[in-house]
Amino acid sequence: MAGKGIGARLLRKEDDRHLHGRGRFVGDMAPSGMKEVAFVRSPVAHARIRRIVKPEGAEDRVFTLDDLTGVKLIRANSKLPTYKPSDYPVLATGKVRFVGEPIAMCVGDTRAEAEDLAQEVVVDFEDLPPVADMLKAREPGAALVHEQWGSNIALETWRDDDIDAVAAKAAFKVTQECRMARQAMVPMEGKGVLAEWDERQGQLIVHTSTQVPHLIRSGLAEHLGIEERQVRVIAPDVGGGFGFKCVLQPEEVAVCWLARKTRSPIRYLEDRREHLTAAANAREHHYTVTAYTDQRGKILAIDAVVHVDVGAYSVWPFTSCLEAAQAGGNLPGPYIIPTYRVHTYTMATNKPPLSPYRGVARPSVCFAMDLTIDAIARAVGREPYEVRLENLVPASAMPYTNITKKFFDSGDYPESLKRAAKLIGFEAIRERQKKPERDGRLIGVGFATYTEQTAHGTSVFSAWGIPLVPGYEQAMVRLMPDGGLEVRVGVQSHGQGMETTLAQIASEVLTIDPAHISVTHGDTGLTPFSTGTYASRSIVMAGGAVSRASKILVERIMRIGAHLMQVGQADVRVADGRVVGPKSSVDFREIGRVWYKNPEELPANVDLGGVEVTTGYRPNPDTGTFAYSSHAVVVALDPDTGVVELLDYVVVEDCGTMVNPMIVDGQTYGGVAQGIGTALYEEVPYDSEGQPLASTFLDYLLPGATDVPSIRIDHTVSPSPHTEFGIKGMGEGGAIAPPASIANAINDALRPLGAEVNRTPMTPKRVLAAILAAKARKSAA
Ligand code: MCN
Ligand code: SMO
Repeated sequence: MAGKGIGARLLRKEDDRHLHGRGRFVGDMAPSGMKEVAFVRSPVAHARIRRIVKPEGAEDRVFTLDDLTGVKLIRANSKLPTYKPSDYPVLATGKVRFVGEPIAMCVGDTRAEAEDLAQEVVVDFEDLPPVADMLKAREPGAALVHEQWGSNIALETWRDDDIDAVAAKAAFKVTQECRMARQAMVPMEGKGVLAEWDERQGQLIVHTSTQVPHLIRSGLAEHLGIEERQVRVIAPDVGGGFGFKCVLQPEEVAVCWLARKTRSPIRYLEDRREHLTAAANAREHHYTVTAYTDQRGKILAIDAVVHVDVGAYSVWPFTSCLEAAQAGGNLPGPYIIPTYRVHTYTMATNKPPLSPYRGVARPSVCFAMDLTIDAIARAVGREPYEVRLENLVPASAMPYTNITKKFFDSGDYPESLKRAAKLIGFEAIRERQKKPERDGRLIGVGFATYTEQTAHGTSVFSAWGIPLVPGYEQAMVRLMPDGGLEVRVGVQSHGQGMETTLAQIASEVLTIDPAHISVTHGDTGLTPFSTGTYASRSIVMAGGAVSRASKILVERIMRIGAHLMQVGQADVRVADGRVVGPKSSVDFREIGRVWYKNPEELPANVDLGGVEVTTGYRPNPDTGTFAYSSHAVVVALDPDTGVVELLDYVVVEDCGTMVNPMIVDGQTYGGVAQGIGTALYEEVPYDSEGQPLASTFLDYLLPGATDVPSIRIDHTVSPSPHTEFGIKGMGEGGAIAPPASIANAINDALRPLGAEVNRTPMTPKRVLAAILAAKARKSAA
């Protein structure tokens, strides 16, 4: 279909229902007889449970772990040798390990009734000292989250290059410390699950707000102790996931157990308070990075220590290893690092389990590495922009295998940075900074460049030791009797727009108008197995599978078409949904009619697979394709209040061939907005007792429309040599660079005052504290 395949800025098909309020989420579903649950949650971070007392007469409406017969503890296994598994009980048993941990499940006709019941449950605790900070968690004598471990270290990884030899000849040694706060993901829709027992199928039908329906099916079957065929998981419309919805939630298991036991529909809808405090925590990394450089700031070696606070338990199936594995492996970023030493400590604390969140560890590593680049620039007395250029992998070195064996498949990183500098008007800003601003504010400009490994496949995930490793991604394409097309995929679009972009890929090959292509996803009963949508893998993997399946289908269609026109197959092609021969053409509608309704007209040697194809795809190599971007930002900072305003934001983005450039831009806007949240606003702070201090949107700040400048996006296009059509993933990228670029801009603005910030969120209070500390240092000197 000319103009509607790959590269078209097609309006998103799914937006029609969403913009008209006709989406269908778990919260919109209420089958008759449905009951709702509320959870009794721990008010303390660390305690032994002495006794749980159910309200009198409500014993059959309140459930503790002892009642959940057959339910297994959630154990996310890893093959990594130093990994310590944590048994994550669906409802707390013996001990509670974080504020918000579910202890008992209460059921009522309405959520309000269930909540009232939950209020009446009495839990008798014996307080234990909590571990609330990941660095203190390593100190001798710290309380233990899991006594049997003997320490709070859940995983330790290291790589030990010989730094000393390099250090001896380095001109500069620069140490940068930084910390990224614990955050919540805050999709518009929180977690929701509705489970019903289907007597006819003997099946649990689970509508759940998830990114990974097939994984959740496996998880539910495993933890409920039933067969996988007895579970059908359907993800209806999902209002954002951002990583939170790619792990099995204990509430999901509990609700399914109850639905199976009572044979009535049971629903759980997470509220905001639960979301912020009990489940959806993310980020929280601490870095100490020491760089050794030559006179010009070229990096000779990096020596880093990384701490990740993963909270009390390891999430299933991605485990608590993912953050540290990504942090250690991705810290070098787009830069050439000849010698690299890194030690990562994954720390258990009395806080909610850490889930993957858009970018996983990469916003933190970009923060650490790009702050280090700027620190190097200050030390050697050069422009950060130039030091960045000095260290980026040049285009002439592509493809490039970096020190941690990341295989950068294509791209021109320096060109990306140069474009960002040009677009932001770098020279002009340096000129502007020479004169004081009329309003007394300080102007700063900052950059960050990152690589985003996307669609990393079997070899990468299996090296990270997780129990469920992605393999071949499959897709089904089916020509309908009327010439339309059905596409079925196991990935799960929850805001990314894949109902549109996967249709565009099928259209590119088959020439059917996307208006006549429907994409079915997120239903284990209807779609091929898939590990789902995460790691910006879907368009490369599922898109690749749709492309391969469509290519097989188009051959079969052409064969039937050629037969109908009585010409050779070599003499036909497809265009606009027709098989076109030398003198005539046949509509795909005719092909559909003949296959389904008039098989007597088919050629004798027709492929009995018919006009329906399921096939698999995996790029080779499957180590992931590397998208990359440079971000540049201008800030104005009020030195009296510490308030930072973003004046301008530029993104130069490269995800290879774009399927739908408008959607790529949309993904970038959304990602950058979230990155701005990480940089300036968002934090779930914990006090020393492990109490969350932000439990509503009054104290958990999100960027609003007026806090996000109108982001200017530019693209370079470096197709991947290893994927269908040269497509790279990009769904996480926007969120990776803003903390680093904004911190660098703030520090650029603060330079005349001798102040620096190095932890997120960079709130007015923190910026002001940095200014006051610098003033105190000056007056002391
Ligand atoms: N795309 C494209 N051309 C490319 C690359 C991507 O047109 N070269 C389009 C794709 O067709 C798709 C979208 O951009 O419509 C994102 O594609 P991809 O990079 O493959 O990412 P996934 O579809 O696998 O989505 C996962 C990714 C992740 S890991 C997080 S986290 C995240 C993100 O997507 N969560 C999101 N973006 C999100 N967007 C929304 N609205 N909601 C979320 O929860
Ligand atoms: S955090 Mo995205 O779901 O990989």
